[in-house]
Amino acid sequence: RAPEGTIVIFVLGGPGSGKGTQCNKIVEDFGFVHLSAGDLLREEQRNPNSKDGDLINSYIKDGQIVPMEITVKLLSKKMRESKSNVFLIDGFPRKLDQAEYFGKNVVEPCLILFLDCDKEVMKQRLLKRGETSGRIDDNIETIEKRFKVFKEESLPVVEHYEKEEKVRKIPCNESVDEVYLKIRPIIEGLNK
Ligand code: UP5
Ligand code: MG
Repeated sequence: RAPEGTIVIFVLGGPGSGKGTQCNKIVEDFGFVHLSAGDLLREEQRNPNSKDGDLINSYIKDGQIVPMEITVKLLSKKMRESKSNVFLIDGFPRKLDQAEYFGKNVVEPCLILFLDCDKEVMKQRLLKRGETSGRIDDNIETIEKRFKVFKEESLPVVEHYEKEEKVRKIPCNESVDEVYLKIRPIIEGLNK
């Protein structure tokens, strides 16, 4: 388990809702350590010494959820190596069993920021990003699969934490700065 005093905030939301973008803004203002599960998986996929590269590639390309052992291992390693004890974890957990596993074996989150965005808005953002991102999942076919997986497998995670009253839902159709104006006070209020 993570050491006593470790604080974790999960930043969840559909593909293209703005998780990475908003986490970067939180880091600028508050200096937490941002861990994007998707970024860690992509980094591992590019690592020629990793035995999981091909497997990760095939799951991401198909918009499916990578087996959690791999993701939790990458997240835990980064947390151990970090000198900080406050973490923003973006895009994880994506499935109920992942939430339960992480809570039991690493740490329970204190807060869930749920970025709530219309599907059409997310789709346009991802297609636009796909023009330059080089991400193998930023194409219309995989984007549709990611939406389906999000709705069927990941939304129940948010509902689970709603029962624990840990979720702050942020409407995210507006501009980056407008969305952040709604997030900032929530983070500021954490220690009060
Ligand atoms: N943008 C952002 N906010 C905007 C705004 N308010 N107005 C206008 N434009 C805005 O933003 C997406 C794009 O929109 C960017 O171009 C941005 O400039 C613009 P971003 O901040 O990147 O959104 P984000 O929610 O982070 O979108 P992302 O595509 O990263 O979300 P996904 O959840 O789809 O991707 P992730 O990297 O988390 O996962 C990818 C895949 O990895 C998954 O499909 C899955 O196969 C695998 N995965 C796992 O298996 N397990 C995990 O735990 C994590 C990932
Ligand atoms: Mg992201």
